[in-house]
Amino acid sequence: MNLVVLTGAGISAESGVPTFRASDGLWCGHRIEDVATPEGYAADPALVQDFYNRRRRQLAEVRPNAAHRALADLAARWAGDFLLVTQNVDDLHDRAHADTPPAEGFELIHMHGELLKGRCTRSGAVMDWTGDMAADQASPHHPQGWMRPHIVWFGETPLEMARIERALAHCDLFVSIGTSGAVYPAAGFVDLARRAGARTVEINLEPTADARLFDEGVYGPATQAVPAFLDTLTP
Ligand code: BJW
Repeated sequence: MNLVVLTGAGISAESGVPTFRASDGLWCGHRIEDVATPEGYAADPALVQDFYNRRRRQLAEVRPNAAHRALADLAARWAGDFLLVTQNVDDLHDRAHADTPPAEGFELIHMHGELLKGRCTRSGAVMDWTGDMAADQASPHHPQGWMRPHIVWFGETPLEMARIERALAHCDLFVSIGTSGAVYPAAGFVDLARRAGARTVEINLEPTADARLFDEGVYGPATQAVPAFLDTLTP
C-alpha cells in the first residue's frame, strides 16, 4: 500500500513552534508581504534575515514530539512506498527519522524549504546553514551572489513538485496532518489523491474549511490523534 502524508504547522505546535494563522502566529507583527515574498526580501533584506535568524535560533529550543515520532516509527515498518511531504521549514521530522531509520521506500520532502539551509541568489546553490545570515551575506558560490534563506516564499515554486504529484497519482492512502489548507498547491493535494482513488484522512485540532473533501476526519491534538490513527494502519 502506498502512503502519502502531508504535514503542516499544527504537527509542530506542541513542540513549541507557533503556527502561521493562529492569533499568536509567526506573522504577528509582520505583514506577510514584508517577510514571506521575494519583493519583501528585495525591499528590506535586513528585516527578512532577522525574521528567519530568530526562527532558526528557536529550533535549538524545540524537539520532535509524539506525532513526529509516530510517523518515524511507521516509516520504519511500512512495507510500501511512503512519501512524507512537509510544508514545515523546521527540522523536527528529520530529527525524528534520524533516531529511527526508515525502511526502504520512504522519502521526506520539505516542499517549502528548510530553515537550516541557505541558497545563493545567483547560482541557486543550496548549502547547510545553522547560524545567523547577514543582510549582505556574500555567497561562496558566486562572486555577485548573496545568501538568502532556503525558504519558498509566496509566488515562488514549491520544491520537488513533480515527485510529489507522481506519488499522489499512485497513492492508496493520503493523510493530511495539522494544516489549514489555506496555501496552494499543498491545499490541492487531497483532490489529486481522490482522483487516484485513495482513501483520504484529515487529522487536525478541528475540522478545516476543506474537511468535506476528506473521507474521514480525526480531531484532537496531533500528539494524541496521530499516534492513535497510525496505530490502526499496521498490525
Ligand atoms: C493543530 C494543532 C495541534 C494547530 N494538533 N493540529 C489564489 C488562489 C489559489 C492560489 C493562489 C492564489 N493567490 C496566490 C496563490 C498561490 C499562493 C497561495 O496559495 N496563496 C494563498 C494565500 C491563497 N501559493 C504560492 O505562491 C506557492 N507557490 C505557487 O503556487 O507556485 C506556483 C506553482 C504551483 C505548483 C507547481 C508549480 C508552481 C508558494 C507558497 C509558499 C508558502 N510559504 C509559506 C511561508 C514561508 C515563509 C515562512 O516560513 O515564513 O509556508 S506560507 C505558510 O503557510 C508556510 C506554511 O508552510 C504554509 C501552510 O501553513 P500551515 O502549515 O497550514 O499552517 P496554518 O497556521 O495555516 O495552519 C495550522 C493548522 O494546524 C490549523 O488548521 C490548526 O487548526 C492546526 N493545529 N495546533 C493538530 N496541536
